[in-house]
Amino acid sequence: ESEVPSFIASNVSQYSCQRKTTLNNHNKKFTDAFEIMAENYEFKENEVFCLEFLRAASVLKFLPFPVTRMKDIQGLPCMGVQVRDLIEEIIEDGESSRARDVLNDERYKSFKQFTSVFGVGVKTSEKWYRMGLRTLEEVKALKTLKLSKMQKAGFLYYEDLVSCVSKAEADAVSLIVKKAVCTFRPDALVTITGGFRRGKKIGHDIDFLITSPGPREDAELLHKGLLLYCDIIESTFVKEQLPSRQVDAMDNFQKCFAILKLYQPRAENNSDNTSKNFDVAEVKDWKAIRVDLVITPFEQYAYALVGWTGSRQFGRDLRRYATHEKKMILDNHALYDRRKKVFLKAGSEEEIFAHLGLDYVEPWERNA
Ligand code: TTP
Ligand code: MN
Ligand code: MN
Ligand code: MN
Repeated sequence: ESEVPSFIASNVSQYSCQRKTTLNNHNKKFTDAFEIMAENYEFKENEVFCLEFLRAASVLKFLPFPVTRMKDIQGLPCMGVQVRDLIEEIIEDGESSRARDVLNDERYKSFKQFTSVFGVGVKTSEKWYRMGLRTLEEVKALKTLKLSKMQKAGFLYYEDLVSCVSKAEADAVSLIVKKAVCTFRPDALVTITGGFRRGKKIGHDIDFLITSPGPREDAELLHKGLLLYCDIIESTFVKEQLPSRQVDAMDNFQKCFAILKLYQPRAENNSDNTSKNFDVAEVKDWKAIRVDLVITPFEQYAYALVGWTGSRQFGRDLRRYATHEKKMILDNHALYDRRKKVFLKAGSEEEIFAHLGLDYVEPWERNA
């Protein structure tokens, strides 16, 4: 007599790589609260509690129905005590007092502001908070504060960067990047990854994976003229190195966390000809956009694609699944079978899932 007869809670895997999670979230009320709690724990560098809430959010994003009673979550994985308490609160009161307390918390509010600046992470936020700084205005006013090149760019283009990137902007940037890359390497393959590949309509940046067949690795791929800011990190990948076992896969690809200048003619303001001869020259006809460019050797392309498509939680669970269920080690470069002591080659994402004994999950079903 359950609402969704085909749904059996105890069959739900604890790993999001064994679930199909689209953007159609029936439990946003709950998952938003979980993500606030997780972020607060991230700011406190409490990884265990942070992951507990992120895993729970990911399970509820997958549920094909909205949770309305505690009975609805019976038998589901990743529903710890903290999580259940929050769900109970939201069912009873429509919102969580705990999540509300976090939103009103001084430390959380400061960290939220600080980390909204490109180049500012938890470590820098901690430092600023300990110095007694609470708002971005206070940070900007403190002229003696040493900022990195990245953080300076973050403040300079702040307004543009906090406003989200649309799908249309992503498509426009994609054309520009493809054109620029192909002047250097006509045979290059340029793929949008990240949230846009998962079907999201907005994002905080645009992620690109760039590869080309053949042996050369090319530093000149990243065309200067179009970038407002570019922090190029040289490849540090060592051949034969075992995949990393960290929870969050960082990788050793050559990459560039960039800010791109996207020219966009102002929407027809010109019809109002009173402004025509005045500050036309002052009108900003471009938008700063965060772009991640990742260059990968051709034979690692499939692994890089899985890693950079995300979601972050999906990637974490893939690696956790590989480690705990398959005695394999997965990262953005490779998959290593510890029993057979071999690296498993893959030319496509499908092959990687097959190596892991997993059913293939499409990019738009990886919104865990
Ligand atoms: P993000 O761009 O941070 O996230 P997103 O595209 O899913 O969402 P948003 O709209 O906020 O941009 O990261 C994309 C994926 O790239 C994510 O799954 C994690 C992965 N990634 C790495 O594998 N290595 C890295 O060094 C970084 C920065 C990200
Ligand atoms: Mn649905
Ligand atoms: Mn992204
Ligand atoms: Mn990114």
